[in-house]
Amino acid sequence: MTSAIKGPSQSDVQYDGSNLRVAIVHARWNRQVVDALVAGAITKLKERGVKEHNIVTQSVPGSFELPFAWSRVITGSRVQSGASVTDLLGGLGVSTPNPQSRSTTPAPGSASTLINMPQGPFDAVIAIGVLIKGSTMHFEYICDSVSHGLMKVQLDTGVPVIFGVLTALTEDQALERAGLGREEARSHNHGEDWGIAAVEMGFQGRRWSEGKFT
Ligand code: DLZ
Repeated sequence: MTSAIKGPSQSDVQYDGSNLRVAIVHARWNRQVVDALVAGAITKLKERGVKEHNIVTQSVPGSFELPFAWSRVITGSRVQSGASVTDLLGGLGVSTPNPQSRSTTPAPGSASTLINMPQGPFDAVIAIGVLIKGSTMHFEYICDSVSHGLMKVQLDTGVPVIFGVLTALTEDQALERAGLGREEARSHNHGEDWGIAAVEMGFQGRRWSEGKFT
């Protein structure tokens, strides 16, 4: 039996993610598969040193929405990094709370959440979606526009985008690629590869933009 030649080969270097900030934007269609892929990506990001508070996860209804969300998340992280907490709070029309009066878990988007929010532009974004072919042409149109949209965002913003969109012809194909395949079809979770790729591209992207090539 010949050994498999497909799939990513490991880099000689293990890149350090400890100074990186990474966003994951995922679709909610085909949620079981999406959740496994997101979990795989997060596991590898953490293994490579990305700190939990530097991993930001956002969701959108379906894969078609990924390029727009991605573009806004990247722009937003730049605005965030250039703004002080007071700017952010002022922009939202809220006043700074007295820290002593802070109660338990802050509501998302509340003033105290913003104060605790890590800031800085994202070094990489992973877009995760699962498209499964149906009986109409919907699949083809979405696959085409999402892949072109994501490439455009990547080149327009200069922030590496990891293409975590599965375009499967069957449910089984999707499950297998998320490590959820049935018995002998159980395979590798591609989300893990995307986590590793995000660290490499985030790390290298920063170095390349500083003119460092060794
Ligand atoms: C409409 C649709 C269909 C048919 N299939 C999928 C799919 O397999 N995976 C996915 O992520 N999203 C799907 N969607 C939803 C679209 O991506 C989009 O959310 C809607 O058309 C609204 O713009």
